[in-house]
Amino acid sequence: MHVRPLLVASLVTTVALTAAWTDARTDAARAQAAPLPGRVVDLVAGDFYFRSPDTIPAGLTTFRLRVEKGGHAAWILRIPPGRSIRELVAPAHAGRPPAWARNLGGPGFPPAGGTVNATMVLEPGEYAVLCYVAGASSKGTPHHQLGMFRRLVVAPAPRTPGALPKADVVVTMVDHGYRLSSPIRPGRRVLRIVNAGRALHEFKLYRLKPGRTAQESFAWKPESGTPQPDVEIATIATLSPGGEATTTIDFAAGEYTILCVPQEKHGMRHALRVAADT
Ligand SMILES: [Cu+2]
Repeated sequence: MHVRPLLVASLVTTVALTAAWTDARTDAARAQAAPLPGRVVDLVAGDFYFRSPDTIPAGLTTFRLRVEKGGHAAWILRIPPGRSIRELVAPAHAGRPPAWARNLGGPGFPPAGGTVNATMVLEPGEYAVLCYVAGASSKGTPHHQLGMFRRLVVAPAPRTPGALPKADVVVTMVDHGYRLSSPIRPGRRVLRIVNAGRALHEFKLYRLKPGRTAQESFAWKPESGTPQPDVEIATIATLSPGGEATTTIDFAAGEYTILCVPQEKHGMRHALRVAADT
């Protein structure tokens, strides 16, 4: 009887693996069902438009971005009194937010079929949602000049709720690198992204495909025609010096890379392992 013990052993293994897999799936589903901080405001982007509400109440707000087509990010800018969104999208300010508008960052480049989010406390006032991305699909023209901008009024609220959620991990962006306050563990994690440098910096997170390396992720270019070694997870749109943003990400165990496209020439990239809980 050689068969039976083997069969039993393989059955036990299968049951154990299935149980672990089901737990992981249940955890992921629970994490995704858990609410994001504050009031959730959905933004939808495509080539080349945004759909967003005209008015939202002040307070703790999570902007959640979904992209229907193309690669886009939603910068949230505060427009000071005496300025207008027309000035903001004038050709003089094509490439980056002007110094007079407060750049709060924002969510960008969600994974295929998914969303990406950024949480902030909004005071009453006038804001804009803009996309500064410029690439091959727009022949180098910043997307806001093709219509990707929306005015957003933040109205006074009777009770202005909220403080930012406590961060599990603070990611400090310096000239030119990333420093993490602690390792990232699997599960839903709140990250505070802080620009402590003197340049514009971006947080762009990828998960490596199995068997691929961080070096391959750093070196890959879309125009190479080779399969992408990683998948897009989340981006926080370029933050000005002193700026910070908060984002909630569901992490699976695995290998990740972080990139800053504007400062890639200075080697601003980081390899990251999210170790499975033991
Ligand atoms: Cu865009």
